[in-house]
Amino acid sequence: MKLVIAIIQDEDANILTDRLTEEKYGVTKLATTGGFLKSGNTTLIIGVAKEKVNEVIDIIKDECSTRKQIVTSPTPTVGTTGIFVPYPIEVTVGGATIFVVDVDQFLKY
Ligand code: 2BA
Repeated sequence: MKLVIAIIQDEDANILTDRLTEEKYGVTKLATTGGFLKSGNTTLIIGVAKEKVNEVIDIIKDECSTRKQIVTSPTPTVGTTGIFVPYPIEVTVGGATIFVVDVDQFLKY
């Protein structure tokens, strides 16, 4: 048994959750926040048989897109003035960030 933990963008969450559910995978959806952008993202946890991990990853790849996002970051202009001018940075947000973790025990009561 494996646990697939997938951090994805909110925009892709419903379609991916629907697809996984249709394909009979158990999914739990968590509302999470990225440490860098400090904006909302979605984390899915999917408990799955070892042989099915690649299939789950393929479904995630199918349904999740990378997107570019512009963020403004404060940066000092001249060292000691204390004046900060925000400047835009472009970041490419996955797709999906996926962790596959071994599960020692899987119990349901
Ligand atoms: P965030 O931390 O909000 O990061 C959003 C995007 O910002 C990242 O996309 C990456 O393109 C950029 N980024 C992150 N940290 C950066 C840094 N120190 N300097 C410059 N750019 C940076 P992704 O890499 O696709 O990550 C999407 C989300 O997946 C992340 O949102 C975070 O919530 C999660 N994540 C990514 N790597 C992780 C890891 N190693 N452990 C736990 N969560 C992770």
